[in-house]
Amino acid sequence: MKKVITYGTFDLLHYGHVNLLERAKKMGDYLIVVLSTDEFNWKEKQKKCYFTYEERKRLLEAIRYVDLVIPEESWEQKISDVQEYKIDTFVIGDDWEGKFDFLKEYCEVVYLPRTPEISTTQIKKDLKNNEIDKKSGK
Ligand code: C2G
Repeated sequence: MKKVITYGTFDLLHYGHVNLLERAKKMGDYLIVVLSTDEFNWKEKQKKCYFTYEERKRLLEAIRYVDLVIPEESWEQKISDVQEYKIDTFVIGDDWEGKFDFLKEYCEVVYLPRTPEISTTQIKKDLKNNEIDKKSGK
């Protein structure tokens, strides 16, 4: 069984996230999502999430491509995660291109093109500016 792992915050889950998870799953048979905890997000990424860890976990677990969701609590846990879960492939969006090449010693490392035009930050901005219908054009 080929095991794939990916990491992220996945706040305000959107189709860019789903595109990533779909492609990641297609690289193997089992996909583990390591989900940033609220503390990790705030301390390490200065991200304040709209949904709590439990709510974000619940949403991810409802996605057909996702087999297991575990917490991301530190930048340093990736090597032990890959070893503990016997991971074959690490996948993440290319906004992280090169940042996790140290994992190549332990597994395949793949950076996938991000889905353009969509991001959690953009969603928050649009809603704040009352751009309710994204496709309404500006
Ligand atoms: N993503 C994407 N296309 C988008 C938005 C996000 O492909 N339009 C991908 C990102 O590249 C990432 C995943 O979806 O692979 C989750 O995105 P974030 O929640 O923004 O993850 P991030 O905060 O980058 O956390 O240790 C690694 C970090 O936890 C990654």
